[in-house]
Amino acid sequence: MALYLVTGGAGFIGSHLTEALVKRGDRVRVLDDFSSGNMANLASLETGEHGSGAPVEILRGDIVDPDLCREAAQGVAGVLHEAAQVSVPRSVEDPVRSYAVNVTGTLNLLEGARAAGANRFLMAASSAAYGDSEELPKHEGMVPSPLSPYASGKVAGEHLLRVYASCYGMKTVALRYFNVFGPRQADDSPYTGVIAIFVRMLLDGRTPTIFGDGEQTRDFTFVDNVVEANLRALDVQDVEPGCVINVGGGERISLNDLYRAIAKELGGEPTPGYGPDRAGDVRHSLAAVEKAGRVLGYSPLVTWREGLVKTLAWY
Ligand code: UD2
Repeated sequence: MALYLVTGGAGFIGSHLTEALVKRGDRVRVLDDFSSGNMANLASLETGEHGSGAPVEILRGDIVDPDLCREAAQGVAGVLHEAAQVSVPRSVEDPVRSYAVNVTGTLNLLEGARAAGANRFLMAASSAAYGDSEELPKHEGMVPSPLSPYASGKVAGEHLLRVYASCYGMKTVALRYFNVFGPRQADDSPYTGVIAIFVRMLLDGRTPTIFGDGEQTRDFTFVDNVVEANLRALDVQDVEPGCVINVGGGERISLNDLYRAIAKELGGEPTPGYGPDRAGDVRHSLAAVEKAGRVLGYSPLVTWREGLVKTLAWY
């Protein structure tokens, strides 16, 4: 049994990780500023304030605060860093805040982990690192080509992990998530993932908008696959310094097909609206998952279609 720090642990992905760690017998300290996280996401778990000794301790605050990050990392065996400003368009609107959270916040946590002697550091990196490169599937050997402040901040975070591995011997793994979706993804913000947006709008009888022609593609990855990859990355012995690994479903779907699938599952075929292309968007995205298989023994557990059914069942 070990204590892990999960940043963003009250959020969508972080709460699933917290739940999985508790389920396997570990304890978790959650650091969250509750800007998008929610205690309801941790409702199935026994929680208490920081220092209470509960299986899940809650520490409230912003990772931009270095002292808080230091406090958060004390006594932990490892860090699963999920807290982020996750929206591509929001980063285009406010790059300074995006870098503050995603870059300075990551640095603060690495420093906290270093001071605490925590040797394992996992970070939610992003497939956005690949930008619009023509080559598919996108593999870890490709040179990053970020198109948005969000993407470049995530790549900067990966470099910080690499440096903490090479300078301080920390075992770091940057997991490049590909379009994660599933239960508990916020659906009340225009900045959330497209599946959550489409489902909420269709349930409310509103007409979703597809940005562009809808022929852009994404590798929509069900959250259980992300949990699986993280648990494996936490325990794997041999990681190269600065290890970067894709976490995807290995299948790509166009927005038009995604829309049709959701509408059909919900029992109708309402026509979507179409709007202009969105700034900072990449055209196609598909994960090569061979490295995840080789290094972590990972393969996707749940397809996007199965994941969609599970997600809709949650509503
Ligand atoms: C997602 C993640 C981001 C990053 C990236 C990696 C979210 C919120 N963002 O960005 O963190 O990891 O994946 O590739 O999870 N769209 C519409 N209509 C809408 C909303 C979106 O057509 O109402 C389109 C959008 O233009 C894009 C696609 O859906 O082509 C996916 O958009 P997204 O915001 O869900 O995800 P993305 O790929 O920008």
